[in-house]
Amino acid sequence: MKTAFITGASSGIGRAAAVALGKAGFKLVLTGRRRERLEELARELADVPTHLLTFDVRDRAAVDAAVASLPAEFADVDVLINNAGNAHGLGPIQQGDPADWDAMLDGNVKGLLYVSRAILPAMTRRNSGHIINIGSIAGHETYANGNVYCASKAAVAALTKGMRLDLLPHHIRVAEVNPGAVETEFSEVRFKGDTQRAAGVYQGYEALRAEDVADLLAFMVTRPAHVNIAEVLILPAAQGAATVIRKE
Ligand code: NDP
Ligand code: 8X3
Repeated sequence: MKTAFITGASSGIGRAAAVALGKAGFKLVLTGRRRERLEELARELADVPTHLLTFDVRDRAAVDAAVASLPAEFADVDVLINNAGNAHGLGPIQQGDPADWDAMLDGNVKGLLYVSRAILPAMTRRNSGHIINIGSIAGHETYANGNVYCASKAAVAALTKGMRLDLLPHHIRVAEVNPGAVETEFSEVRFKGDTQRAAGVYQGYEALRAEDVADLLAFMVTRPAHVNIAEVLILPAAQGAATVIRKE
């Protein structure tokens, strides 16, 4: 049974990915800060072997300690899904809150690096592995007021390409999935708990569900070893570009 390590499994895309990969026959390491959410998910996945790790991806020492604590049966990670991340705020750069910038750059970029660096020895030693970084349409298309979030996801795009090159000799596949609008807790976090404003982001059209992205992830990680689906843009049918959405 292969092992998948999913960051940000307490909500949204990461949670749905856990369900999909569990169905696809993986045992799962599920991570996030909200322990009770992870426990609830593990109960739901009753037939799937799971191991829970609670840490903040921005805390390098906590990341290293959590990965080092993995029991032997979960330590040889075959698939890493670097999903944890969020947007914090949406506004012009001149009014930006540096605390929001730190949260996005430290979480979306450095957190992905810390987790990858901690997991990679188990992959390079075995010359085997598959890493999928969750980027965004925002990493490929900068929109007004998106500034630092877009920059953080542009960094994910650059890092994915760099990781793919550096890990090539080790037979490690590296890929990037770039969703458009997915209805999750993403906008609630971006708008700091303003649920009405968050709901407005998904009104008037059918946004992607987290399960749509999870289906794609399950497909990608079940391809034969010689296939790397390296980069995918997945959009709601009603979305033409980052801020162009056909609303009824
Ligand atoms: P959610 O807010 O629903 O989920 C975010 C997940 O990331 C949660 O499980 C959260 O767990 C975890 N997370 C966030 N910050 C940290 C941190 N500092 N340390 C540890 N875990 C953290 O949003 P989504 O599911 O939508 O987001 C998942 C990924 O998809 C993100 O990288 C996001 O940027 C990306 N994305 C989302 C899109 C969308 O429209 N929804 C579109 C394109 C990309 P916890 O709070 O428990 O720590
Ligand atoms: C999330 C999608 O368009 O809000 O990455 O940036 S968007």
